[in-house]
Amino acid sequence: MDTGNNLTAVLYGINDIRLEQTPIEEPNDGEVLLQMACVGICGSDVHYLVNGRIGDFIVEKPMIIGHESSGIVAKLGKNVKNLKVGDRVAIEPGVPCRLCQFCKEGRYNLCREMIFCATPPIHGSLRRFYRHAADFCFKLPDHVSFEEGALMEPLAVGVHACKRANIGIGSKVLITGAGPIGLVTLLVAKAMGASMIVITDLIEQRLKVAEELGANKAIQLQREMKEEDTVKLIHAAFDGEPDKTIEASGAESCIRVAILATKAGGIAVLVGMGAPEVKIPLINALIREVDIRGVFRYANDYPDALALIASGKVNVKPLITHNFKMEQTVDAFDAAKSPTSGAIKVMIHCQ
Ligand code: 572
Ligand code: ZN
Repeated sequence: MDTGNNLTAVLYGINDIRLEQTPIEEPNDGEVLLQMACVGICGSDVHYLVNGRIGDFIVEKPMIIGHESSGIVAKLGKNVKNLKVGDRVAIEPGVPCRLCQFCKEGRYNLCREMIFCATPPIHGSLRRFYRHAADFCFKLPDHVSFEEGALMEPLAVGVHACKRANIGIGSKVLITGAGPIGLVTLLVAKAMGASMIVITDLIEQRLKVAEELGANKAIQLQREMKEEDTVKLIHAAFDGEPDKTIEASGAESCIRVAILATKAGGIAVLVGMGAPEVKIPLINALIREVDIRGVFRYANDYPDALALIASGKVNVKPLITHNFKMEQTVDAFDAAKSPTSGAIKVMIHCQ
């Protein structure tokens, strides 16, 4: 192990990522030092790079990027009981206060004091060595790879979204958006027993991947399509109506369709985030008792995501389209942000 080298990817501002050395941090009580293995690039990382902000979260000073990660335990802080040096782990990137009502009730994703990797001003994990709370590290079985460990993060979002939608045996599920979150949601919905899954997107190549991953039908939407026609196409694909919809695009048109297409009494879960305010057919939802539910990250979903991968019920490996070494971080982000690269998940290998 080269403990003198802590190459780190620092976002200085718009389109300005620099690789530089940073100090290796000492683990505090209850923390571990991790030798990082893999970090996946998330849409939010790309957004901070391209726009310097997401809503009110602004990159005002240099921030280390990355939050989908895995590593090896290199050093234990005091009082760490769940891990030992050499353990391979998936890292859950958000650590809540553990004390507030939300934390105590198990909905720690809603904790106001949450410290979340690579959400300004908190630094992320794209470095050779990174310190993290030991109880937010999940030991990987030998047969689960570091790449799968990093993909546990977006998979946990999919698990949380499917739980929010109450997906179960025989569910008929519409997923709008076949990006990484739409695709992990598809994998989880299938594993949770959905009998029919229809997915929509604008991009043909993404829909092809969705079909390879088990979507029963894929519908390519066109920007100029009329809303009623889109809903009709979706209902024709189901030969009926979906009882659950998971909206994973963030586009206003898709949020509207998600509500309109869902069967009366069903659930529309909104995961995708776009504009802060959107116009939705609210009365249509309320007179048909379509529940609209939000998703904010995940809580207590890593163990389930790990179980899905370890049991083989879910295979996330096909999501990885690009692999880069840490020294190639700028190229990795170029691939992740390029509309023509065909990138779904870009993975950076830290060692
Ligand atoms: O993997 C977690 C994750 N969460 C995202 C986006 C990407 N990856 N969220 C969308 C943006 N929000 S936020 O509240 N924010 C910038 C903190 O608007 C967090 C959840
Ligand atoms: Zn993310």
